[in-house]
Amino acid sequence: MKGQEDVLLVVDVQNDFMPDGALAVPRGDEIVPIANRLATGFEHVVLTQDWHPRDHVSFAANHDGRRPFETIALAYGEQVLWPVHCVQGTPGAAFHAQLDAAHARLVIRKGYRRAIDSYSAFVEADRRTPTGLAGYLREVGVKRVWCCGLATDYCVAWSALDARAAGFEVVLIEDACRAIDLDGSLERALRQLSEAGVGRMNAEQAIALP
Ligand code: VGL
Ligand code: ZN
Repeated sequence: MKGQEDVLLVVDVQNDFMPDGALAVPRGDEIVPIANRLATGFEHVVLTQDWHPRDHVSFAANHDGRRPFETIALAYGEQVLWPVHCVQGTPGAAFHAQLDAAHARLVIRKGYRRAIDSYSAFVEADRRTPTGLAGYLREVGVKRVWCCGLATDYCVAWSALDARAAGFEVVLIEDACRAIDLDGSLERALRQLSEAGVGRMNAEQAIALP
């Protein structure tokens, strides 16, 4: 059982990222039992929840003439335009009904500011607004962040990279993630993770480590 120096970060296991959801991640549902099994090996579990207002800047529907998966330039940089997803309080924003992590200590909601997206659980897409997660983890003595969830190439990768940048050891649990893979985004994300020193393991290896 991993104790106070470790945290399992379960990213965005929400209905809208499931195969029949608004922003479907292919085979995203397959990770639910793996995340559940992982969670039994960690005293400390933190969940993230993508949590947008309906008028959010990341939704193609809020930009005249734009379609999902196009990109636009915003003040803070390039933004992919997504289908409307994870609107605050809707069933699509709820956690998958079979996600079983009742002992999770914290749910970090992100992307709730209309004008700023947030793939990362640590720093919003303007790259300057912190969510508070790094401070929380430091204050409770966490040293190692184990990442799983959806989607590998967006919210999981950005969270893992920011966890490294915040000074934590980071491990990506590969079989407990699924990707969107838009224009080579998965390969790019995996390269960045390696360069940043993020480790990779599968769930059984992660559980077997003391
Ligand atoms: C995500 C795109 C938009 C994710 C969230 O959870 O990876 N991707 N919002
Ligand atoms: Zn989102």
